[in-house]
Amino acid sequence: MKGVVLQKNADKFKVGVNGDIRFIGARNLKKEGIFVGDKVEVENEVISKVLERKNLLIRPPLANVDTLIIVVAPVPKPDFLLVDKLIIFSVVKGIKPVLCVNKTDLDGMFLKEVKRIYKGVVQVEGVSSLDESVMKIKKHIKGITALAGQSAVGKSSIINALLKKNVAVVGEFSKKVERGKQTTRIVELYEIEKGRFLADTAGFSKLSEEYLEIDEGELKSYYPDFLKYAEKCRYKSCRHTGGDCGVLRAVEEGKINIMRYENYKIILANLKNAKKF
Ligand SMILES: Nc1nc2c(ncn2[C@@H]2O[C@H](COP(=O)(O)OP(=O)(O)OP(=O)(O)O)[C@@H](O)[C@H]2O)c(=O)[nH]1
Ligand SMILES: [Mg+2]
Ligand SMILES: [Zn+2]
Repeated sequence: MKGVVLQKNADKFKVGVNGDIRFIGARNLKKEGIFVGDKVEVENEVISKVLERKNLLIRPPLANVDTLIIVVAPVPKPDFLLVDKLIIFSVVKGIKPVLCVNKTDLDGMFLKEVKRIYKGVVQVEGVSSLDESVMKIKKHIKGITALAGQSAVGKSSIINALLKKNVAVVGEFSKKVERGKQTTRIVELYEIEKGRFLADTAGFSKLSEEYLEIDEGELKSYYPDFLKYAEKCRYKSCRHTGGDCGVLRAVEEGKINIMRYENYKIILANLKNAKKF
Protein backbone atom coordinates (compact mmCIF):
# COMPACT_ATOMS: atom_id res chain seq x y z
CA MET A 1 0.00 0.00 0.00
CA LYS A 2 1.10 3.55 -0.63
CA GLY A 3 1.18 6.22 2.04
CA VAL A 4 2.42 9.73 2.81
CA VAL A 5 4.69 10.56 5.76
CA LEU A 6 2.80 13.14 7.85
CA GLN A 7 5.17 13.49 10.77
CA LYS A 8 8.41 12.10 12.10
CA ASN A 9 8.97 11.33 15.81
CA ALA A 10 11.83 9.88 17.76
CA ASP A 11 11.19 6.32 16.69
CA LYS A 12 8.00 6.25 14.65
CA PHE A 13 6.54 7.81 11.55
CA LYS A 14 3.00 9.05 11.32
CA VAL A 15 1.83 7.86 7.91
CA GLY A 16 -1.44 8.55 6.12
CA VAL A 17 -2.65 5.48 4.24
CA ASN A 18 -5.93 5.88 2.36
CA GLY A 19 -7.27 8.39 4.87
CA ASP A 20 -6.17 6.21 7.82
CA ILE A 21 -3.38 7.25 10.17
CA ARG A 22 -0.73 4.71 11.22
CA PHE A 23 2.22 5.06 13.57
CA ILE A 24 4.83 2.75 12.10
CA GLY A 25 8.57 2.16 11.78
CA ALA A 26 10.81 1.60 8.79
CA ARG A 27 12.51 -1.61 7.75
CA ASN A 28 16.04 -1.63 6.36
CA LEU A 29 15.88 2.11 5.76
CA LYS A 30 17.80 4.88 7.52
CA LYS A 31 15.42 7.08 9.46
CA GLU A 32 17.37 10.20 8.42
CA GLY A 33 16.63 9.38 4.80
CA ILE A 34 12.86 9.58 5.22
CA PHE A 35 11.18 13.00 5.28
CA VAL A 36 7.77 14.43 5.99
CA GLY A 37 6.05 14.58 2.58
CA ASP A 38 7.70 11.42 1.33
CA LYS A 39 5.47 9.03 -0.54
CA VAL A 40 6.20 5.57 0.76
CA GLU A 41 5.36 1.92 0.29
CA VAL A 42 3.85 0.35 3.42
CA GLU A 43 4.10 -3.41 3.88
CA ASN A 44 3.09 -5.34 7.02
CA GLU A 45 2.88 -2.13 9.05
CA VAL A 46 6.37 -0.87 8.20
CA ILE A 47 7.75 1.53 5.61
CA SER A 48 9.55 -0.66 3.11
CA LYS A 49 10.42 1.86 0.41
CA VAL A 50 10.59 5.61 -0.29
CA LEU A 51 9.22 6.50 -3.72
CA GLU A 52 10.94 8.97 -6.02
CA ARG A 53 10.81 12.59 -4.83
CA LYS A 54 9.77 15.62 -6.84
CA ASN A 55 11.87 17.89 -4.61
CA LEU A 56 13.30 18.11 -1.10
CA LEU A 57 13.57 21.18 1.04
CA ILE A 58 16.14 21.13 3.80
CA ARG A 59 14.94 23.85 6.13
CA PRO A 60 12.19 22.99 6.95
CA PRO A 61 12.72 19.36 5.98
CA LEU A 62 9.86 18.61 3.64
CA ALA A 63 9.59 16.53 0.46
CA ASN A 64 7.41 16.70 -2.68
CA VAL A 65 6.17 20.25 -2.22
CA ASP A 66 3.82 21.40 -5.02
CA THR A 67 2.69 24.80 -3.72
CA LEU A 68 4.06 27.28 -1.20
CA ILE A 69 1.52 29.56 0.45
CA ILE A 70 3.47 32.55 1.72
CA VAL A 71 1.54 34.20 4.53
CA VAL A 72 1.76 37.88 5.49
CA ALA A 73 -0.42 39.95 7.77
CA PRO A 74 -0.75 43.60 8.81
CA VAL A 75 0.67 42.49 12.18
CA PRO A 76 3.41 41.53 12.91
CA LYS A 77 5.07 44.18 10.73
CA PRO A 78 5.32 42.52 7.31
CA ASP A 79 8.74 41.44 6.10
CA PHE A 80 8.50 41.87 2.32
CA LEU A 81 12.16 41.02 1.85
CA LEU A 82 11.35 37.56 3.19
CA VAL A 83 8.28 37.40 0.92
CA ASP A 84 10.40 38.18 -2.13
CA LYS A 85 13.01 35.61 -1.18
CA LEU A 86 10.34 32.97 -0.65
CA ILE A 87 8.84 33.71 -4.08
CA ILE A 88 12.25 33.32 -5.73
CA PHE A 89 12.97 30.19 -3.71
CA SER A 90 9.68 28.60 -4.86
CA VAL A 91 10.29 29.32 -8.52
CA VAL A 92 13.85 27.95 -8.29
CA LYS A 93 12.56 24.72 -6.73
CA GLY A 94 9.71 24.29 -9.21
CA ILE A 95 7.09 25.08 -6.57
CA LYS A 96 4.09 27.32 -7.28
CA PRO A 97 4.05 30.35 -4.94
CA VAL A 98 0.81 31.95 -3.73
CA LEU A 99 0.75 35.02 -1.49
CA CYS A 100 -1.85 34.90 1.26
CA VAL A 101 -2.74 38.02 3.23
CA ASN A 102 -4.16 36.87 6.57
CA LYS A 103 -5.89 38.94 9.29
CA THR A 104 -7.91 40.97 6.78
CA ASP A 105 -10.40 41.40 9.66
CA LEU A 106 -7.93 43.86 11.20
CA ASP A 107 -7.14 45.98 8.16
CA GLY A 108 -8.80 45.88 4.74
CA MET A 109 -6.41 48.42 3.19
CA PHE A 110 -3.38 46.25 3.71
CA LEU A 111 -4.72 43.63 1.27
CA LYS A 112 -5.18 46.32 -1.41
CA GLU A 113 -1.62 47.51 -0.91
CA VAL A 114 -0.19 43.98 -1.18
CA LYS A 115 -2.23 43.34 -4.35
CA ARG A 116 -0.83 46.52 -5.86
CA ILE A 117 2.78 45.64 -5.00
CA TYR A 118 2.58 42.07 -6.32
CA LYS A 119 0.47 42.63 -9.43
CA GLY A 120 1.94 40.53 -12.23
CA VAL A 121 4.31 38.78 -9.81
CA VAL A 122 2.24 36.31 -7.83
CA GLN A 123 -1.42 35.56 -7.14
CA VAL A 124 -2.65 37.27 -3.95
CA GLU A 125 -5.46 35.86 -1.81
CA GLY A 126 -6.92 37.75 1.16
CA VAL A 127 -8.30 35.78 4.12
CA SER A 128 -8.94 35.84 7.83
CA SER A 129 -8.58 32.70 9.88
CA LEU A 130 -11.38 34.09 12.07
CA ASP A 131 -14.10 33.84 9.41
CA GLU A 132 -15.29 31.85 6.37
CA SER A 133 -12.95 33.74 4.02
CA VAL A 134 -10.23 31.30 5.11
CA MET A 135 -11.87 28.68 2.85
CA LYS A 136 -10.52 30.60 -0.17
CA ILE A 137 -7.20 28.95 0.62
CA LYS A 138 -8.58 25.50 -0.18
CA LYS A 139 -8.41 25.90 -3.93
CA HIS A 140 -4.65 26.48 -3.72
CA ILE A 141 -3.98 23.27 -1.81
CA LYS A 142 -2.78 20.75 -4.36
CA GLY A 143 -0.81 17.64 -3.52
CA ILE A 144 1.53 18.81 -0.80
CA THR A 145 1.26 22.48 0.03
CA ALA A 146 3.31 24.24 2.69
CA LEU A 147 2.55 27.39 4.64
CA ALA A 148 5.51 29.73 5.00
CA GLY A 149 6.17 33.11 6.53
CA GLN A 150 7.11 35.05 9.64
CA SER A 151 6.16 33.86 13.08
CA ALA A 152 2.72 34.98 14.31
CA VAL A 153 1.16 35.69 10.89
CA GLY A 154 -1.35 32.92 11.63
CA LYS A 155 -0.18 29.81 9.76
CA SER A 156 -1.28 27.36 12.46
CA SER A 157 -4.53 29.31 12.91
CA ILE A 158 -5.28 28.84 9.19
CA ILE A 159 -4.84 25.06 9.47
CA ASN A 160 -7.16 24.88 12.47
CA ALA A 161 -9.77 27.02 10.71
CA LEU A 162 -9.68 24.86 7.58
CA LEU A 163 -10.04 21.65 9.57
CA LYS A 164 -12.53 23.22 11.99
CA LYS A 165 -10.65 21.75 14.93
CA ASN A 166 -7.60 22.68 16.96
CA VAL A 167 -4.93 20.34 15.67
CA ALA A 168 -2.08 22.84 15.36
CA VAL A 169 -0.85 24.85 18.34
CA VAL A 170 -1.51 28.57 18.10
CA GLY A 171 0.62 31.03 20.05
CA GLU A 172 -0.78 34.04 21.82
CA PHE A 173 0.21 37.06 19.77
CA SER A 174 1.45 39.36 22.54
CA LYS A 175 3.56 36.63 24.14
CA LYS A 176 5.07 35.64 20.81
CA VAL A 177 6.11 39.15 19.93
CA GLU A 178 7.55 39.79 23.40
CA ARG A 179 9.62 36.63 23.46
CA GLY A 180 10.27 36.48 19.73
CA LYS A 181 9.73 32.74 19.79
CA GLN A 182 8.07 30.60 17.18
CA THR A 183 5.21 28.46 18.42
CA THR A 184 5.34 25.77 15.75
CA ARG A 185 8.57 23.82 16.09
CA ILE A 186 8.02 20.78 13.91
CA VAL A 187 6.91 20.07 10.39
CA GLU A 188 3.60 18.30 10.14
CA LEU A 189 1.23 17.56 7.28
CA TYR A 190 -2.53 17.74 7.69
CA GLU A 191 -4.89 16.15 5.19
CA ILE A 192 -7.32 18.93 4.29
CA GLU A 193 -9.14 16.93 1.64
CA LYS A 194 -8.45 13.49 0.25
CA GLY A 195 -4.93 13.47 -1.17
CA ARG A 196 -4.48 17.20 -0.52
CA PHE A 197 -2.14 18.05 2.32
CA LEU A 198 -1.17 21.26 4.05
CA ALA A 199 2.06 21.56 6.03
CA ASP A 200 2.52 23.66 9.11
CA THR A 201 6.17 24.56 9.26
CA ALA A 202 8.85 26.09 11.39
CA GLY A 203 11.97 27.37 9.74
CA PHE A 204 10.65 29.42 6.85
CA SER A 205 10.69 32.59 8.92
CA LYS A 206 14.23 33.33 7.80
CA LEU A 207 15.84 32.47 4.49
CA SER A 208 19.47 33.19 3.78
CA GLU A 209 20.41 34.06 0.21
CA GLU A 210 22.70 31.07 -0.20
CA TYR A 211 19.67 28.88 0.18
CA LEU A 212 18.27 30.32 -3.06
CA GLU A 213 21.03 28.52 -4.97
CA ILE A 214 21.22 31.12 -7.72
CA ASP A 215 23.88 33.34 -9.18
CA GLU A 216 23.75 37.14 -8.79
CA GLY A 217 23.44 37.50 -12.55
CA GLU A 218 20.37 35.28 -12.60
CA LEU A 219 18.48 37.16 -9.91
CA LYS A 220 16.77 39.65 -12.23
CA SER A 221 15.12 36.85 -14.22
CA TYR A 222 12.95 36.18 -11.15
CA TYR A 223 11.35 39.65 -11.38
CA PRO A 224 8.53 39.58 -13.94
CA ASP A 225 7.60 43.13 -12.87
CA PHE A 226 11.00 44.40 -14.11
CA LEU A 227 10.94 42.60 -17.44
CA LYS A 228 9.40 45.07 -19.85
CA TYR A 229 11.51 47.96 -18.53
CA ALA A 230 14.70 45.88 -18.66
CA GLU A 231 14.34 45.86 -22.45
CA LYS A 232 15.33 49.53 -22.35
CA CYS A 233 18.61 48.96 -20.49
CA ARG A 234 21.68 49.84 -22.54
CA TYR A 235 23.34 46.49 -21.86
CA LYS A 236 21.70 43.10 -21.85
CA SER A 237 23.85 42.14 -18.87
CA CYS A 238 22.57 45.15 -16.87
CA ARG A 239 22.02 44.32 -13.18
CA HIS A 240 19.79 47.38 -12.75
CA THR A 241 21.88 49.14 -10.14
CA GLY A 242 22.97 52.18 -12.15
CA GLY A 243 24.00 53.57 -15.53
CA ASP A 244 21.69 53.69 -18.55
CA CYS A 245 19.09 51.43 -16.99
CA GLY A 246 15.40 51.12 -17.93
CA VAL A 247 14.51 49.51 -14.60
CA LEU A 248 16.07 52.33 -12.60
CA ARG A 249 14.14 54.88 -14.69
CA ALA A 250 10.89 52.94 -14.16
CA VAL A 251 11.54 52.99 -10.40
CA GLU A 252 12.09 56.78 -10.51
CA GLU A 253 8.88 57.21 -12.50
CA GLY A 254 6.96 55.08 -9.99
CA LYS A 255 6.25 52.34 -12.53
CA ILE A 256 8.12 49.70 -10.54
CA ASN A 257 7.39 49.42 -6.84
CA ILE A 258 10.29 51.02 -4.97
CA MET A 259 10.23 48.50 -2.14
CA ARG A 260 10.45 45.57 -4.58
CA TYR A 261 13.44 47.32 -6.16
CA GLU A 262 15.19 48.16 -2.87
CA ASN A 263 14.77 44.56 -1.70
CA TYR A 264 16.10 43.32 -5.05
CA LYS A 265 19.27 45.31 -4.40
CA ILE A 266 19.60 43.83 -0.89
CA ILE A 267 19.25 40.28 -2.22
CA LEU A 268 21.73 41.05 -5.00
CA ALA A 269 24.29 42.38 -2.49
CA ASN A 270 23.81 39.39 -0.21
CA LEU A 271 24.24 36.96 -3.11
CA LYS A 272 27.53 38.71 -3.93
CA ASN A 273 28.73 38.41 -0.32
CA ALA A 274 27.60 34.82 0.04
CA LYS A 275 29.87 33.89 -2.84
CA LYS A 276 33.04 35.16 -1.14
CA PHE A 277 32.93 32.47 1.52
N1 LIG B 1 -7.16 39.17 14.17
C1 LIG B 1 -6.68 38.03 13.72
N2 LIG B 1 -5.78 37.34 14.46
C2 LIG B 1 -5.29 36.18 13.98
C3 LIG B 1 -5.71 35.67 12.72
N3 LIG B 1 -5.04 34.51 12.50
C4 LIG B 1 -4.25 34.30 13.57
N4 LIG B 1 -4.39 35.30 14.47
C5 LIG B 1 -3.68 35.42 15.77
O1 LIG B 1 -2.28 35.56 15.54
C6 LIG B 1 -1.51 34.93 16.56
C7 LIG B 1 -0.50 33.97 15.99
O2 LIG B 1 -1.12 32.90 15.32
P1 LIG B 1 -0.37 31.51 14.98
O3 LIG B 1 -1.37 30.72 14.19
O4 LIG B 1 0.19 30.89 16.20
O5 LIG B 1 0.82 32.03 14.05
P2 LIG B 1 1.95 31.15 13.28
O6 LIG B 1 2.18 31.81 11.96
O7 LIG B 1 1.57 29.72 13.28
O8 LIG B 1 3.25 31.39 14.18
P3 LIG B 1 4.56 30.42 14.37
O9 LIG B 1 4.07 29.04 14.68
O10 LIG B 1 5.29 31.03 15.52
O11 LIG B 1 5.35 30.50 13.10
C8 LIG B 1 -2.54 34.30 17.50
O12 LIG B 1 -2.75 35.19 18.57
C9 LIG B 1 -3.77 34.17 16.63
O13 LIG B 1 -4.96 34.16 17.38
C10 LIG B 1 -6.66 36.43 11.95
O14 LIG B 1 -7.07 36.08 10.84
N5 LIG B 1 -7.10 37.60 12.51
MG1 LIG C 1 2.50 28.04 14.05
ZN1 LIG D 1 18.99 47.81 -16.07
